[in-house]
Amino acid sequence: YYQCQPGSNPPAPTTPVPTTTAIPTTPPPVSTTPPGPEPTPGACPAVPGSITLRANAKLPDPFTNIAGQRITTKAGWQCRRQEIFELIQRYESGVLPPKPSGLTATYSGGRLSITASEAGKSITFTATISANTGSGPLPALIGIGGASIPRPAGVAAIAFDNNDIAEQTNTGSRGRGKFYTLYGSGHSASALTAWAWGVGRVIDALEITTGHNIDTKKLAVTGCSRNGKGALTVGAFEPRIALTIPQESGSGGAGCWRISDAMKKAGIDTQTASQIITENVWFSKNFEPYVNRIPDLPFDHHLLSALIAPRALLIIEQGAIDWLGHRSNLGCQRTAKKVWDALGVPDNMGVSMSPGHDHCSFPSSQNADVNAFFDKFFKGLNSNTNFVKYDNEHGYVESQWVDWTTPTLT
Ligand code: MCU
Repeated sequence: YYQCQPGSNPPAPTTPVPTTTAIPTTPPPVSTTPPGPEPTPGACPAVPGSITLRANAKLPDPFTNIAGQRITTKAGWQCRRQEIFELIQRYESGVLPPKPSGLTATYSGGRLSITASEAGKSITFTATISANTGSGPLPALIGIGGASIPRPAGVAAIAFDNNDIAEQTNTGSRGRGKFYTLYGSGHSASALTAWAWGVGRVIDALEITTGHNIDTKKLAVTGCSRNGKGALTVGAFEPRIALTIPQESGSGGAGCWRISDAMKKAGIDTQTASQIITENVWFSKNFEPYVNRIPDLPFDHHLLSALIAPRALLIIEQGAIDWLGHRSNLGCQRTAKKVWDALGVPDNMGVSMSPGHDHCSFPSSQNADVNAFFDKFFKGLNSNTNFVKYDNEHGYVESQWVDWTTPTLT
């Protein structure tokens, strides 16, 4: 498989690829009322400390909780969301710590400096802000390790140095980076979780400083490949992110572990859970006992994406690199979209899969899809954001993966 090194992007595909076609998803429900507010603490049943895992070869039903109850209301979804978040932390990503007890920040000349402290330990890290002049406050695009999607005019850039917070060189990076200086090298959080924590602190810092000209209600996050896995996790774990745009995140991001395993079994060289833990520290040590028994997991990545609902999510993928898991990405995210449908906000989730190109080199054929999301969510303009666009089916057959129906939550 290919490595993510400068100059070693996979070659462009030689076989001709079909033209991208827009396939309409289920017709949008009439109401676009967003779901109700977050439940008050204690209003949701606690997730039992020990649960019985039941093997499920299909993508687990978003609308049935682990107690076996079917979700019928938007308030019920908020509790189910909390449950899924807890399960993902427990079995895959490790624990996301809350805001630390000490947090101070300064902003000057494009540099946001943050000091976080807890239990007598303290770290300082920075985020770099640019394109933040002009009449504001402005929306901003946070780039996990930088951004490689086009940033529309009037949108500022925030560069988040994720490797400084949690390293990702190889499996030897476990417990390394400033997050682990603060919380200890044995903390369960994966690198992706540590980055989500770090972005949370960047937002805390924006909230308590002035002069940066950023509207903290209009924050988007992106990143490509490994950093796309990060962007998806940041959006899923941090509710102050309004728009999440992971780019070519592949297996471990937009892909579902179950579908990636099936692809591999069918002879396609796709990254799987059992491989990914041998490459890097994107997932918690807690995940390791499950990588060879994926059907036992009470979630898959359609439910990681679903943590973002009803907030906006645009999945950017491509169809020509087997390793990324095209079938898995398409099937997984098309399934995730059903949660936005159920909540009555189908416009808030889109999937854009282009034909092949160099990894992380954004093709102009997807410009309009990115612009549509910024237009609708940050510029108050009308645009179509309710789409699943893809080059071809990549062998995805929904009946093999989905054995539940999508309710209209009331
Ligand atoms: C698609 O993201 C990763 C992939 O999971 C790794 O196996 C590979 O080594 O690197 C990809 C990447 O981050 O490319 C920049």
